[in-house]
Amino acid sequence: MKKALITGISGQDGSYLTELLLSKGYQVHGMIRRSSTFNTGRIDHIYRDPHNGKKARMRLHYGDLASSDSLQNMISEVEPDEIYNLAAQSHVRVSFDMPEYTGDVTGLGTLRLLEAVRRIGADVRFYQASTSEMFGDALPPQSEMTPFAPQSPYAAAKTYAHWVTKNYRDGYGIFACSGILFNHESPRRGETFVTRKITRAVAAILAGKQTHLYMGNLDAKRDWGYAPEYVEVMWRLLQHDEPMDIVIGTGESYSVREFLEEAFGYVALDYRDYVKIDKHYFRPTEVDYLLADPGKARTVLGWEPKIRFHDLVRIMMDADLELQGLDVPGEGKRLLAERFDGWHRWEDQVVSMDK
Ligand code: NAP
Ligand code: F7E
Repeated sequence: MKKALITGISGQDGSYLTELLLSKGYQVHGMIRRSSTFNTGRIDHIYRDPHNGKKARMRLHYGDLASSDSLQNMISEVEPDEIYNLAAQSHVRVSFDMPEYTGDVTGLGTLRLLEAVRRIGADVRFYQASTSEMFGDALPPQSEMTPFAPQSPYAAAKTYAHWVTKNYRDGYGIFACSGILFNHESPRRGETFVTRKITRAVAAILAGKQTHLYMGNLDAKRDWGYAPEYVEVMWRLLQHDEPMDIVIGTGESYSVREFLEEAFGYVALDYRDYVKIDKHYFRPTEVDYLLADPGKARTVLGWEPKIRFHDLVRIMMDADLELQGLDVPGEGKRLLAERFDGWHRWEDQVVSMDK
């Protein structure tokens, strides 16, 4: 049985990756942070009490990317075959408020993990969660050949982590890969990222719990894909013969305004009646236009996205309407049933974080 160690297991991607790896027969070990409240809402439906014996193939360990000893102890104890480094302070706007912390966790945290692997001499394949934010204001479309031009403390920290991953691959022969992933969303997306903020708000407005939605820059364009498909690429990347870096995105880009139109339009509302602008949500420096060139993913990994922008909005809308106990148009649910099988089920999609 292969063993995987996931940092950031309680996040959006960590939860999907866990489901995928469990479906492939892996034993999954996840690092979680000690918190005074539960922070495992996205993985509670997978958790099995280890005292119940063989069925518990997911184990959780306390640790933090800010603490080298916790990382070293965990790797020594678990002896993983694969490490997926998904943990990060991942919010771009927040990184302007907490630049030092973001640099420490999102940047140096990756170095701490790689250094633990090197010191222990672990024979392990390593995945780094790199990001399209590293391209910053580089002209679209962006590919593996596009120079980085980070526009936030988050992007600068991720660029450091990206280069240090390459350095440990080149310098120490570690099988270390970076997936340069463009925005990917789902019903499990954190509530303060723009897509989920919008779909939650539409459902809350319909439920009569909210009257307006306050937003920032509506003109920014993003290449939005569906998270479960992206975690599958993480796994595929580590199964390849050679370690490499790869861009993952849909090759289509839409503005925040278009997302609003699509989400409100799905339930026959006009976003202009509800959305107000609040300067608080603007960033000191913005990334205007991200659009992936996923050519390498197509040719080298045979990867093609099944869910595109319009489908994604419907999936997220159905899930948030269901969480509010409202009637669900159901187009998103139908799309998932049509295009996915096996590990990925609608019932597991709608995970409530409101505990
Ligand atoms: P997410 O939902 O924000 O999850 C982040 C995870 O990191 C959570 O499990 C969080 O734990 C954990 N974490 C935060 N600080 C930590 C620390 N100091 N030590 C240990 N764990 C810590 O992010 P995501 O959307 O799943 O993204 C996964 C990774 O891909 C991140 O590195 C992100 O930067 C990167 N990425 C995301 C996208 C995207 O569009 N989603 C695109 C490109 C790259 P808590 O639950 O305790 O907060
Ligand atoms: O913003 C604009 C905002 O916070 C998208 C992270 O997963 O993807 C994510 O970073 C756009 C930006 O994601 C609001 O200014 C307008 O232009 O959803 P977001 P992000 O910054 O693209 C990348 C790939 C990552 O790696 C990150 O970890 O939407 N926007 N109004 C708003 N954004 C937010 N959050 N809230 C607003 O009210």
